[in-house]
Amino acid sequence: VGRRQSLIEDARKEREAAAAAAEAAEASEQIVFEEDDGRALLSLFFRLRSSKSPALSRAFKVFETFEAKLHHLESRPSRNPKDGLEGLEYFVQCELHLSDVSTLVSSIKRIAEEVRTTKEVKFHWFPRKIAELDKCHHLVTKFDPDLDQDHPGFTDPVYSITCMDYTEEEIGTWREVYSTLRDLYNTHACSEHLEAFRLLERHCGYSPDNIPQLEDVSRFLKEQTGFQLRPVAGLLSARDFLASLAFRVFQCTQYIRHASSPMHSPEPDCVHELLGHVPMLADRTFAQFSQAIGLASLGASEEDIEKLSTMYWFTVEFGLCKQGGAVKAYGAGLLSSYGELVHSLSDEPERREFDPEIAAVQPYQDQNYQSVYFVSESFADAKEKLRTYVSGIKRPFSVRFDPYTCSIEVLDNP
Ligand code: HBI
Ligand code: NLE
Ligand code: FE
Repeated sequence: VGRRQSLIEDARKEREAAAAAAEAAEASEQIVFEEDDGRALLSLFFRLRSSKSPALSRAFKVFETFEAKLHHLESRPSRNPKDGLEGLEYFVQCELHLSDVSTLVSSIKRIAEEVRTTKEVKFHWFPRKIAELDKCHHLVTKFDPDLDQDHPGFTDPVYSITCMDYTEEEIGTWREVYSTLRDLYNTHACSEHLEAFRLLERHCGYSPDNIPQLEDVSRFLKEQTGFQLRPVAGLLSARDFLASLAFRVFQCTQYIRHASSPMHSPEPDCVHELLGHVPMLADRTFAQFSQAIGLASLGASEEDIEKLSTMYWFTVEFGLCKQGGAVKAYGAGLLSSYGELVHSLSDEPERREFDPEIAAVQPYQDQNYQSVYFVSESFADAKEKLRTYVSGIKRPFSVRFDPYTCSIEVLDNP
């Protein structure tokens, strides 16, 4: 009896916890998903008035209608029927489309009483084709009020690359950053960056007096590594941003930092994209490394997205690497910021050997220089370490990029 009593007590606690979680979920902001939005695991508690009424078969009809896969079903006599009528309590766990969850729950509410639910996202929607990247456009920052709100990126629903007309002042900012950084690259940038930079100056209009157009740069990259550029209005959610990398698509801002702070910008701008990211994306191994992070992010849990984006931060944005006995910069956030490029290779910050497990959980801040940097042996080594790390990420499926169709193949894990 003692054991039974404690089981009942456990069930009650569990039920209360589920109810509290359901209330909290309702109170928090609702996420709006697209139609094909992944799968959810739903736990439901409800009470039906009588075991004899057709209520149970109606309830089952609901699960059938939404093609919910029943994982678990339990029933017991109702412990505390408010109205004195006898009934049965049910506990159901099922799997269904995320987008069907709320309709299923409201259907059950019409039949049953005391409906309590908890939902767990089993996997998140992710793009399978390049065209579906149009759905990956969730900006996470407020727009800068100083920026022109008619800026093409803000209002354009079509993500075609617009040719930008930069003002004299903007070209002045570019000139200043470009000339200063270019000199520093010789001593501070990795050889892959230097080599690609020379090509970009020769073939792609890179010069102190010209801000290159995204379309020309995209064409160049496509020939080098298959990477292409897409314009974006600002900072994207990590999930959306990383997903595009899986397709060898890099999302680029087109506006330029304010003339008052040419040497550092906390947010990406075209200086950062064009001087920092683009030369690196022209390197074969680095391109593979970037795509691998993107592939690992598809449908990943919130927790894994957070880890992957932190690792992205300490490699693609702020990574250092060993070269010919010296340490050089390959992170785009360093290569586009005169101040931080000098800082990163000075005596001030701490430098640690790159280990994805550690880099993925290292705290960072994005408003000022980093205090810790991770140093890779080489891109090949970083890629290998990433592969080991990524293989430890749990997903109920695996993905493969098909280069012929530029789409993602999803393979169910047995
Ligand atoms: N969005 N447009 C844009 N550019 C980035 O470089 C960028 C982003 N969103 C998130 C992000 N970078 C990283 O900090 C990681 O979270 C992936
Ligand atoms: N701090 C960088 C720069 O000034 O160019 C941009 C970093 C974007 C993550
Ligand atoms: Fe960046």
